[in-house]
Amino acid sequence: MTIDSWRISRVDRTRVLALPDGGDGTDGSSGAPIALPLRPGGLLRAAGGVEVAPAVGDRLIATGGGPTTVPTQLVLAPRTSELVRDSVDRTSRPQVVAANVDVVLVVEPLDPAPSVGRVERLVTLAWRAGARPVVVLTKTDLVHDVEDWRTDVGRAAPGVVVVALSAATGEGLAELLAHVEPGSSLVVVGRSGAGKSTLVNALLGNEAMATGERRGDGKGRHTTTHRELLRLRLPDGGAAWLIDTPGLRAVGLVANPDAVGATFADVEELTRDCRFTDCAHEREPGCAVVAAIEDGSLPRRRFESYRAQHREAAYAERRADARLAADDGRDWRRRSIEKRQQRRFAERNGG
Ligand SMILES: Nc1nc2c(ncn2[C@@H]2O[C@H](COP(=O)(O)OP(=O)(O)OP(=O)(O)O)[C@@H](O)[C@H]2O)c(=O)[nH]1
Ligand SMILES: [Mg+2]
Ligand SMILES: [Zn+2]
Repeated sequence: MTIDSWRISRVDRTRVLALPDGGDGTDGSSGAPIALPLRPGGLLRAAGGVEVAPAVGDRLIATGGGPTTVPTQLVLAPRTSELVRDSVDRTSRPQVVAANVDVVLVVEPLDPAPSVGRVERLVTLAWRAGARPVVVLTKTDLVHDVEDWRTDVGRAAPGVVVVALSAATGEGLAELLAHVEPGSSLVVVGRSGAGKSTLVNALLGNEAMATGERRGDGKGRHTTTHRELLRLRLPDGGAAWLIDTPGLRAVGLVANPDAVGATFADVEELTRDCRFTDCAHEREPGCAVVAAIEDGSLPRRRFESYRAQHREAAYAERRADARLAADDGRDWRRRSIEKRQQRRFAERNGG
């Protein structure tokens, strides 16, 4: 079997590593991992002749060869989805955490107690990526109120599957695996110490990723420092791809109104019942949101989250627009410098 597709499993400063992809996540038996040096600026050639900063999960395809000839080069395939987070310094562009993922596993520990707000933010991140979120509550072996939390978190993520499990006892692992399609790609996200790498190892059945020690306060210590894609063999045959990531610190949300709307489908539904279409949900008569908060069916906390996420989405869009404008400016400056140089060159050469 000849391999003509690879998935990038790691991105280092000077090169990427990639695993052969047989299509359904399997590699047949002949495929060996490859290493590919990065071009200046940390870029790789992509389909269409452009250069792109590669991300874990990116697909490399062989081009240039005919059916009988050896391919001449590997290029990055266009991405089907992109999980992005805001840059830490809030000045540079959003970072691509993982490319071509179908499912985002939002990992949140039950001990210490889950943060419903964080789950809401990560679920928006997943929708924004063009992927399907699945919430995974970890460490069921440490608490007694698992079902209560499952209900609470489920209300905060309407339409999203919520699985509770323990990587320590194996409880719930099969339930999660039942949601994994052969050939699909999954990425785990969540705070440091949530149990992402422990979960990845439990699913894989080996210690592929180093895991952190438990501290008294349950806080993470940023054990995982790089993103890595691993091959997950499924119990019923076939395989999937699983990406482990470092714990996300509280960073700005890269959201858009559609993604926020998906996370808060219940709230958006309510807003459609307000008497006025431009209702600000404050003191307007006939406001369905205020009524739902008052009768207890919509937690005030959730409404505040909804508002905060919409504000952040608007801010993120304004920033993206500003960045586009700045890029245009740079292009324009570059073009005028080039023109000046061409003119000088022409003058010197008697043109
Ligand atoms: N009791 C119990 N402990 C767990 C479970 N899952 C993870 N832990 C512990 O939680 C701690 C953190 O686990 P990690 O898997 O390293 O967490 P992480 O999310 O990968 O953290 P970062 O790599 O820092 O982002 C470790 O001490 C694990 O042993 C579980 O199901 N039950
Ligand atoms: Mg980890
Ligand atoms: Zn209203």
